[in-house]
Amino acid sequence: MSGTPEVSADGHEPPSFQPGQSPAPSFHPYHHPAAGWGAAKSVTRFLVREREGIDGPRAILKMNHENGGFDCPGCAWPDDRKGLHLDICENGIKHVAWEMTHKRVGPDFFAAHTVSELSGWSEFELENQGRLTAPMSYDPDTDTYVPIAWDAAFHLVGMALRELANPNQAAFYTSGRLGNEATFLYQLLARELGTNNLPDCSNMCHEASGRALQAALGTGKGTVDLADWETADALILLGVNAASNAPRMLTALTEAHRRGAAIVHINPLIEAAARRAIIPHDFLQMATFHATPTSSLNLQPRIGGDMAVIRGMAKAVLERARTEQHAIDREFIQRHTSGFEEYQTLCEDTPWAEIERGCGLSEGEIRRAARIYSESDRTVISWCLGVTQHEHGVDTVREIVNLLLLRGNLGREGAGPSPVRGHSNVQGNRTCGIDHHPKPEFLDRLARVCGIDPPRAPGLDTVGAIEAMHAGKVRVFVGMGGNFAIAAPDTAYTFAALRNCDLTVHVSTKLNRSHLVHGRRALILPCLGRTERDEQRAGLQESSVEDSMSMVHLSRGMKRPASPHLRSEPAIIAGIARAALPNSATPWEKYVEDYDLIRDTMSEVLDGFEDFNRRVRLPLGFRIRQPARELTFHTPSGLAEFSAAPLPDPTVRPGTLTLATVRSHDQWNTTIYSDSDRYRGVGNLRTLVFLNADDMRERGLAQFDRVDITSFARDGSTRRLNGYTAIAYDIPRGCAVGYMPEMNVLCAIGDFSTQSDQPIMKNLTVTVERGAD
Ligand SMILES: Nc1nc2c(c(=O)[nH]1)N[C@H]1C(S)=C(S)[C@@H](COP(=O)(O)OP(=O)(O)OC[C@H]3O[C@@H](n4cnc5c(=O)[nH]c(N)nc54)[C@H](O)[C@@H]3O)O[C@H]1N2
Ligand SMILES: Nc1nc2c(c(=O)[nH]1)N[C@H]1C(S)=C(S)[C@@H](COP(=O)(O)OP(=O)(O)OC[C@H]3O[C@@H](n4cnc5c(=O)[nH]c(N)nc54)[C@H](O)[C@@H]3O)O[C@H]1N2
Ligand SMILES: [Mo]
Repeated sequence: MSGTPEVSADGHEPPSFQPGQSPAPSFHPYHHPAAGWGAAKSVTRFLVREREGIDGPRAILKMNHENGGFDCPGCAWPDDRKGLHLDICENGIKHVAWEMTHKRVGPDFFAAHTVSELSGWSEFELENQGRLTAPMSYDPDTDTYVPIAWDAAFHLVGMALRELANPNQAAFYTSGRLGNEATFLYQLLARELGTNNLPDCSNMCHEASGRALQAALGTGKGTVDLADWETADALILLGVNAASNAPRMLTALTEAHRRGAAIVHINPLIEAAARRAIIPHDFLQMATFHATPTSSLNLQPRIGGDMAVIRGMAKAVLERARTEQHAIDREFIQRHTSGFEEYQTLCEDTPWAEIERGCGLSEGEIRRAARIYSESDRTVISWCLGVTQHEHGVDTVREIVNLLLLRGNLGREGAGPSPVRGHSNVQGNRTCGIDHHPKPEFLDRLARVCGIDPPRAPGLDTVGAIEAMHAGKVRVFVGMGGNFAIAAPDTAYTFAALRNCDLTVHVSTKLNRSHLVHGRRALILPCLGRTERDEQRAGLQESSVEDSMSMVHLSRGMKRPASPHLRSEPAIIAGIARAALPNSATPWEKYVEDYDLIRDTMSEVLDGFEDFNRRVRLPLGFRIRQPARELTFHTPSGLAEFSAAPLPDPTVRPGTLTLATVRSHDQWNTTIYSDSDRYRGVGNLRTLVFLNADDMRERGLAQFDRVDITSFARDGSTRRLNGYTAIAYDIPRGCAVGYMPEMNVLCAIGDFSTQSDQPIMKNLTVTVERGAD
């Protein structure tokens, strides 16, 4: 038996992340520019703590190089493609250093600590032990992980998969870091076995964007590239904390400001990127402390109010079009779109009062944003989780597309929709087949080229897989990277689901919670990180990745692997495949010897990957064809489609607040680097909730008061977090913000969007009350 999780749904108080040294929490609003010296200082402190004095900086200079470097394993923001060789950021550096640490978690460590004991450790402590070095298997008699040979581990997984009554009793999760070649093999393994159960982190992230863009434009991706960001007259950003989560966007924002482009931020919080920044690699700016503004207008709607804001902007643009011929692009609308009249009528019929009520902004504020949009010839609209993790995520992204279509902001330079993807290869995962609901054309090609008979029925996504594990319908869970146990919603429910499995398998670089919340049998399979040399029979191998803007390029690790026992992700997948499918005609072993052979197969299966091996070796890689960019729309009408959805009802249950769960500056999803959140002015505190000062006053709360948070699910159930700290913050009334993954305790498993099936992690209904001191 593994021990009780320290994260429980009721009465849980997460521990301090660095026990033994618990400095007093602090809060001082941040007034400095984003990036610059603050970032440099933070990086230095981090590298010193991680003892990465020499290797860190040396590796970092290799990152994002056009030839021979490795792709930053951090976010999916594209690399600077104009020969700038130092396109790096504070968080990318931390991310790389975290992977390259000298610390190791080997068999001795596991022998010395039972799983029950480790269950009491914090996320920080677990990951901070260093890199995993050898395959480990759970031994229930001693409640420890013990070493297991690779072949025995593969045999164990293979047998468990072969013993299943049907292949849909297995689920194969992907976290968005997996390279394209491994991704292709992984989905092939699942489909050759006979299941489309391929949940991925995208189900919690940009599923809404994919579905909306597919419906509106016939492509699941954004249409813009970095050159468009560099030529836009206006950039409109919704629901992204760029300075922390896509810091290299700061370069694009500062450059935009310098050339006179307008920048509008729509976010309940005024985040650091919405003020001013020092470009991370602009040494003159750093030396002179000179910062560039990165915002022309900040709008702070209520949480979940974005669709109303965009509707208001469209309404104002359409009003203007009554008297100004060119306020909308009539020719574009006529030639390339369908559904305009209905949308126009809908905008005209939506009263300003409803729009104001829907977002909490005034008509005047929305008109200011609309004026900026109307006066810009080329506009890029970009968004991230603040838009997607909502019930109306799909409708909202479609509303964004509607607004772009009105002025023909599509298929030309400097214009278009630009979702900011999360993990460095989350977009590539989907492109290469991680999709629980694959298109028939893709399956047809897979069947023809790979000689398999893939299942046609849709599989399970993240929430579906958790429910199926809970119900005993999925018995084997394989996690290819990530930290499923705490990244997923409803921590207690997800823990119970994982524990209900016959076998849980995690392919990981570092120890994390998901290894401790395991099935009856459990394996930890340690893999190479992206920074490490991947030697196979045919020599040093490279893997490809796709960034947020559809650029595919090679990534080559250069560090000596953390342990000689590590295997590459393709090798681990092939090992499992051979054990699970002994008679498979797929050349698994050959694929692993030489990834060029995987790419040859991929080039035949995947649209846009023709001549993959040659094109991926071009100095900058290649861009996947984007039909919508060429104004070719694979939609039912063959045109870009306007949508005409009603605005969400903004009514909230009396006495409740709407809570959004977000990342701090010093974390990578479930990986916590420190308890501080520099740009929001927070020191040494993660168990906090940001509230409007009036909402605090109304509840009789003072700064730093202890509070308990209760969430109310749609099915009437409640979940609770005790011992949080209230912080008065510049946030609209009725809104609350706190950190993931701790707050996943509050997200009910059933509360996912009916439009995207995404958990509504930015839209929880909660009460916040004074807690016991
Ligand atoms: N350093 C670092 N980089 C990362 C990550 C990380 O954890 N650390 N994670 C990666 C991943 S997987 C992803 S998906 C991305 C996530 O990148 P973000 O989407 O920036 O992630 P969050 O921290 O969840 O922040 C969401 C933002 O939305 C705002 N917001 C909340 N509710 C609303 C709303 O209703 N409307 C609007 N307009 N805004 C709202 C919040 O104030 C916050 O600024 O970042 C990636 N990059
Ligand atoms: N409440 C709430 N919950 C959320 C969100 C939210 O905004 N609010 N955001 C959601 C989003 S957008 C996402 S993407 C998910 C993130 O969910 P995941 O992707 O599942 O989680 P990560 O924290 O990114 O995973 C970290 C782990 O990945 C492993 N790892 C690191 N590098 C590698 C590698 O190269 N290979 C392999 N195999 N493993 C590696 C390490 O063991 C590390 O512990 O969380 C989601 N959960
Ligand atoms: Mo994500």
